[in-house]
Amino acid sequence: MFSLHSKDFLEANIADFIIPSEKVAHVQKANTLEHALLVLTKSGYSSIPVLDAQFHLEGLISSSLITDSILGLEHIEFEKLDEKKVEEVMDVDFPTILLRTKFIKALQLLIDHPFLCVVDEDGLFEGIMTRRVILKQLNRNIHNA
Ligand code: 4BW
Ligand code: 4BW
Repeated sequence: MFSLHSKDFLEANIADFIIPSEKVAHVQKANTLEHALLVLTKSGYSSIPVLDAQFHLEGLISSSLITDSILGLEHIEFEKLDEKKVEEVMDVDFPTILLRTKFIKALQLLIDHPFLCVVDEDGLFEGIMTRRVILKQLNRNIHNA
């Protein structure tokens, strides 16, 4: 992997820290909200990436976005889960990083975002960088310093 000095940690490569796309729970933008809620519930994650059929990153979907979108004035309108598509509800305003993004820049973004999506130059989804992986490595780094 990489060495244990903090300078090296800050100059680390994004590639060393990513959870690859095949291990990341995701949904497709044309899926119904019901399907997305099932994936979120069964995976246990609160927010996951939304992809298109070609694996381009399109957005993020969370249980709270879904619940909010089916809230009526009087009650929760559960029938909407089957009617609405993920693309109508997903968040599209979030930062992404490239494998060549500076590690220190990713670290700053992780202050406000629990995970960062990694894409290639064509917007194809490559994986995520999570707070957990970074904190784990930082913890190891501190103990070995
Ligand atoms: O299933 C889990 N396994 C493990 N080992 N840890 C989990 C799991 N679910 C949650 N956690 C822990 C992690 O420490 O709770 C944290 C918050 O989870 P979240 O946000 O609110 O669902 C987890 O922190 P993290 O690993 O730094 O992950 C940050 C966020 O990244 C998660 C989730 O939104 C997303 N994420 C992480 N791994 C993912 C994923 N999304 C899809 N697929 C994955 N494999
Ligand atoms: O309203 C928000 N404002 C900001 N600036 N960031 C938010 C907000 N809501 C969520 N976030 C971000 C934060 O990075 O998503 C992360 C996960 O949120 P969570 O878990 O799944 O609701 C947030 O990461 P965090 O600030 O490190 O907080 C981790 C967890 O601690 C949150 C929530 O369970 C709890 N928490 C934090 N601040 C809280 C709180 N619970 C109640 N009230 C608060 N003020």
